[in-house]
Formats: sequence, structure tokens, C-alpha cells
Amino acid sequence: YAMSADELRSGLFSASAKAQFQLLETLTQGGETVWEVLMEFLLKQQSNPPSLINGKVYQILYTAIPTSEKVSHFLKLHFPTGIVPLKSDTGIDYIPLQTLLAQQDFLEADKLSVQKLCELAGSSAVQRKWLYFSEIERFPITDLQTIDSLWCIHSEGKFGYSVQRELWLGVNKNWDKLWPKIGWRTGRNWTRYPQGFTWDLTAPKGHLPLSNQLRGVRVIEALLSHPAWSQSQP
Ligand code: UYC
Repeated sequence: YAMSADELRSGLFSASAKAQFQLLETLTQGGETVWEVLMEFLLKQQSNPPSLINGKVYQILYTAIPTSEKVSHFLKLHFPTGIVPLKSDTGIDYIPLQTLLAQQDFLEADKLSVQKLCELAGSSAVQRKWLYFSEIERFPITDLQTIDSLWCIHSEGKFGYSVQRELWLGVNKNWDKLWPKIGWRTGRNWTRYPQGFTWDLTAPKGHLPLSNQLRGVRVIEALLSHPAWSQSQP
């Protein structure tokens, strides 16, 4: 059974978020008519803040770029830097991170995210290549929200610091309960970097981005406690 373009359009434009997602999951094959509807949908959503459904639609279209000149042109024209506004208080360019996440290259995106956090902390952290917990408190809300939003929107809501924070609060800030939940530890064994981790959307919720625990939990604790996750931006 192949869904008609009209069925897809009426579903996408009217259904609840959950039903919209299910609808997109059933799209086993693309094709110009399907992409046409998805482009129309994304364009109408352009002025709204990015949502998970827009992220999913964007990802389907992004995957169609090599096959469709039309889709390729559409995205270049209307969404040259993706669907997440790449706001920064520090002048950091988040386009490379956006590109890696659009390509679903989660390993490289994870490495780049650590580097961006070091850039937020300053030149000594960039040289050091890791963070002191005390540096994190001073991170601008805007930049953290941009990085988090990119992870979230490009992972169907699965990845991101805010996702990890919710899970952490859900286990009453008990790290020993969080680690197995997000696949960072199994029984007595820490998951090995990088090959032990799951670098695609089959990973458990909150699996990425990683924070190395070699120097203790204070860095991730500062990150997940940051005001970025409890304050909305004007
Ligand atoms: N690694 O085990 N990790 C590294 C994680 C630990 C270790 C990098 C995450 C436990 C060493 C990343 C987990 C541990 C290195 C992560 C994890 C350990 C290293 C690359 C599950 C031993 C070599 C970036 C909690 C028992 C580098 C970076 C070094 C690297 C992530 C060992 C992203 C989430 C406690 C020896 N691990 N890490 O930070 O510094 O180097 O020597 O967390």
C-alpha cells in the first residue's frame, strides 16, 4: 500500500505531532511527489520555531539531495544552514556541526561538540582539549541552546544535553542509575570509547553527546545543571 500525496498532505497538515511522526515512519519510499509535499510542509513551517517533526521532514529531504535536483535546490535556497537558528553570543560558527548532524555523522558531531564547548571556555581549554567544571557555569545560554537544539532536532528528540538532563532528574540525579540507562555502563563495565558506543539512532535515549568521566562527574553535573535548560530564550 502506497500512500497518495493527498493522504500525506492532509495527514501532515492536520494530524497531532505523534500521528505526524507515525505518518513519516510509514513513508517507505520517497519520490518526487512525496518530496514535493514535504517541501511544501517545511516552507509553511518556516516562521515557527524548529520542532521534532520539522527535523524529521528536513532529514528525509536532506537524504534525498543526491537523488533530486529539486530538493537540493530547495534546501540550498530556503534552508541553507538547516532549520535550527544558529545563534551564538560568542561569534562561533555552528554550520559545521549542523552539517555533520544533518549527515547523521554522530561520531564526528560528538567530537566537534566537545571542541565547541572548549571554544566557549576559551583558548586554554581549546589547547587542553577538555573542560574544568568551573568554566561551564560561564557558558552563554544562547550557545548551549543552539548546540543542544541541533542534537535534538537532528535525532528525533533522542540526543542532546537537555534530554540527558531530563533523564538525570528522572533518576533523582543518581549517576549510577543514569549510566546504564543511557548506555554508558553495563554492570561493572564502562562503555569503551569509541567502538563501544552506538553512533546512530538505534542508541538508547540520551546516549549522545558523550562526556568523558575520566576526571569525574563534576563537568557533566555542571553541564546538566546549567540555566540553559530551565530558561527559555526571549
Ligand atoms: N568514555 O568510558 N576515556 C574518551 C567516555 C571514562 C578513557 C573520549 C564515556 C571511564 C581514557 C570520550 C564513557 C574510563 C581515554 C570518552 C567512557 C575512561 C578516554 C575522547 C562512559 C575508564 C583516552 C575525548 C562513562 C574506566 C583519553 C577525551 C585520555 C577518552 C567518553 C577512560 C568522548 C562517555 C571512567 C583513558 N572517553 N573514561 O576526553 O584522556 O579524551 O587519556 O569515562
